[in-house]
Order: sequence, then C-alpha cells, then structure tokens
Amino acid sequence: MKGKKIILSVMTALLLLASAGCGEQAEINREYGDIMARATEDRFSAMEIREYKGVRLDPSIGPRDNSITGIQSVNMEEYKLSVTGLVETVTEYTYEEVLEYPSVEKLITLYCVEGWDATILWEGVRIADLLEKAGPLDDGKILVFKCHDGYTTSMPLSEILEKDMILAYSSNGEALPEPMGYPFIVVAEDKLGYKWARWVVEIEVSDDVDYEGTWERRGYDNEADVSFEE
Ligand SMILES: Nc1nc2c(c(=O)[nH]1)N[C@H]1C(S)=C(S)[C@@H](COP(=O)(O)O)O[C@H]1N2
Ligand SMILES: [Mo]
Repeated sequence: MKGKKIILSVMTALLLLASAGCGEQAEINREYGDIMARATEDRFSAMEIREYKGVRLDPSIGPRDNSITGIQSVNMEEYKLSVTGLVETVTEYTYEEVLEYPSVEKLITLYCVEGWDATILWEGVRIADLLEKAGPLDDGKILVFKCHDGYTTSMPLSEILEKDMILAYSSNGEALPEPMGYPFIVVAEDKLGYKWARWVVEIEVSDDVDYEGTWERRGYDNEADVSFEE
C-alpha cells in the first residue's frame, strides 16, 4: 500500500514537472506565434484587402526579398511589354493597353522553394489575350518571360492556355507593389515561385522546349509543379 502511494506521488511529481515544462514551451510557442503574426500584420498595407470569400489572404509583400538583383523600380514613362519571337507581328503594349483587356480575378497561392507560401487575390489579364494580337506561330511551344532585372523563366504554352494563366497587375485589391513585380507578375498557377516572373518586360514565343531560365539553369526543375509530398 505504502509502496503504491510513493509510486503514485512520484508519478504525480513527474507529471507536474512535465506539464510545467510543456506550459513553458507552450508559452514560448505562443510568443513566437505572436511575433510572427505581428510581423505578417506589419506587411499589410493600409488599403490591402485581407479576406476573400472566407479565405484569409497573406500580405502581397513577402517576408523577405530573394530577387537576383534586388527589388526593381521600372520607369513607367518608358515601359513597354513586348511579345516577340515566333509571332506573326512583334507587338508592344503600354501599361494602359494591357489593362484594357478583360480582367480576371484568381485566388492563388505562391509556393517558394524556400518554404514559405502566400495566398493572394490576383487580378490581371489572360496571357492568351496578350498573345492573340501578336499571332504565335505553330512552332511556338514555349513562352520565355524576360524581366527588367535580367531574370528569365519559361513555361510550355499549352499549360499556360490550359490553366488560363494571367499576368497580374493587382494583388489583394491594390496595384501590384514594386517588391511583387510592378507593373506585372506572371501568376504561374500550380508552379513553384521561380516561375512567377516579376517586372516582366517581354514575352518571347519560342520553339526551344529545353529552354532553361535563371534558376532552372542552376539546377531547379524545369517543370516546377507544386507537389505537397514533403
Ligand atoms: N524578375 C524576377 N522575378 C522573379 C525572381 C527574380 O529574382 N527576378 N525571383 C523568383 C522567385 S525564386 C520567387 S520565390 C518569386 C518571389 O520572390 P521573393 O521570394 O523574392 O518574394 O519571384 C520569382 N520571380
Ligand atoms: Mo523562390
């Protein structure tokens, strides 16, 4: 009887000790969570919308910039978006001309290979609409996106058309902020972050099915499909 009691109290003491430890850890976790939540909160701009159809949005400016040469500031007085390569007519658009196309809204999550993701409400124009005027030739199987900072990436035209991918000029109800690629970002639905070309200046229609962009050349998978197996 006495032995049992001792065992019980030892167990209680152990339990108390363990739960005290847990409590401390929980407190640290909660504090860390609070700091993270505040840091996220701070990234929202005043006018940015934070919820869409019951889904909580993330700020359109990421936790940190990983761009190859930093955040770009595009001179909009000179800015043109051109569609080049295997097309009937090389075509240039001003910012305003792009915005004249019908607008499309999409709620899409960007997944970076570095482990963060951001669910953002994008608004933009169909890449298909931008191509139509230029008239892609039959050999044009790939779109190469070229950016103001020299960054490039590519995707098969068939996938872009299938998913009806857009070139976005707005995130969370505001003009796309500079860190996110103002004036335009490719919303590469279901593709990893490095396919989301920002500060896009040229869309080249190409027959080079083996084309490798900036990160792809350094070994990143060219398909870049988002997969959820860890
Ligand atoms: N022009 C340009 N676009 C770019 C990049 C870049 O360096 N330059 N980086 C890509 C990568 S790797 C990611 S994850 C997304 C988001 O970049 P961020 O992590 O710097 O916010 O933009 C993509 N588009
Ligand atoms: Mo990335």
